[in-house]
Amino acid sequence: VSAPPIPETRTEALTPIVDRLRRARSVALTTHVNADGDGAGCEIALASWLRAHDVRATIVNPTPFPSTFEFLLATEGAEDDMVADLGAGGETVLDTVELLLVVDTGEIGRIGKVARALTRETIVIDHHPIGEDPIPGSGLRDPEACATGELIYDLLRVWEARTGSEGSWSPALVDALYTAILTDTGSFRFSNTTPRTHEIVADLIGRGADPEKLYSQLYSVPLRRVLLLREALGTLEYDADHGIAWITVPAEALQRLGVGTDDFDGLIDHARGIRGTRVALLFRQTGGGTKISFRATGDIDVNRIARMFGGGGHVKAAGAVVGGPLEANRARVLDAVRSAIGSADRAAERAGRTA
Ligand SMILES: [Mn+2]
Repeated sequence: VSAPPIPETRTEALTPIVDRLRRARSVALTTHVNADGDGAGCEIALASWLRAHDVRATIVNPTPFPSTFEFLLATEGAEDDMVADLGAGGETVLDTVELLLVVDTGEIGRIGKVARALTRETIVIDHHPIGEDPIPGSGLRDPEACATGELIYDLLRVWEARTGSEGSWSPALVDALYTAILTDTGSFRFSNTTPRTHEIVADLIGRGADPEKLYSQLYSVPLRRVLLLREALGTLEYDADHGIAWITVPAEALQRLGVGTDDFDGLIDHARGIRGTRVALLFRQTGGGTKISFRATGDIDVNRIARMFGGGGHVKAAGAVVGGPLEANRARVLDAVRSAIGSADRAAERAGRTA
């Protein structure tokens, strides 16, 4: 398998980052709260690579490392001490490290208590559109990338080109980058999936990633998650006039089923997957208020809607947390979604008339 070429502009942006990392003695890696496969995968890939190239790299996340991706830490090329949680050595790392590298988010509000390390030299590598509260420092923010994992893959290739020698593609690294891209593209089904996505993944398989093994490790689920799904689907509602599907997780179900934050991953896709759905929503009450997840298929920009409620994310996947009771918040959000769909339809109609 031949490795795909790196776009010129990306090589230009990554070269100074590679040169800086090669000079670093210690690097702390972090990502957004509740790390997903892309954030956690990029961290493990980078930690494995940097350590193999004599840079002391440690992962310090604002929230505990997700159990779904812990198998990557047990893969050859990863090490147990790669992760230092806050409250268990993480603060010391942040206070003494030379460089902070933030992946899969570029917003201060998304890195929680890790923001204390922003006094250090900081580099951001991310594929989200730039938000209102950007992390200062240098880096690469490229929304064209299907996942931050794509940018990390490019970074490693640029590193090899700079040194003129092959780098250390450990099993942990290859599996972690495959995981990053697999999860952020919805297993290669979302619109961010490109020919280049498949070219990179082909290269990773050539380097030892095992799709069947990784798929089963990532998508086999604990029983509690299926029980949560059963409860959640019992609350499914659908507005056929607007194409809105929403799920409300009963607050008491959380304790009863013993589910954690990870267990909500993918729940909303059951609403999104209903034919005719333009916006899918998931509502759940947390200590901090009502947590709302937004997903869109087609032309609705849910990032804009989430921002009206103090949140944000991508055009097709966003989130927000709103204080106050769930029922009232749900009514306000549904109103906002209906009105966004209404304006999109009126705009499309006007465009059709003038065409
Ligand atoms: Mn991502």
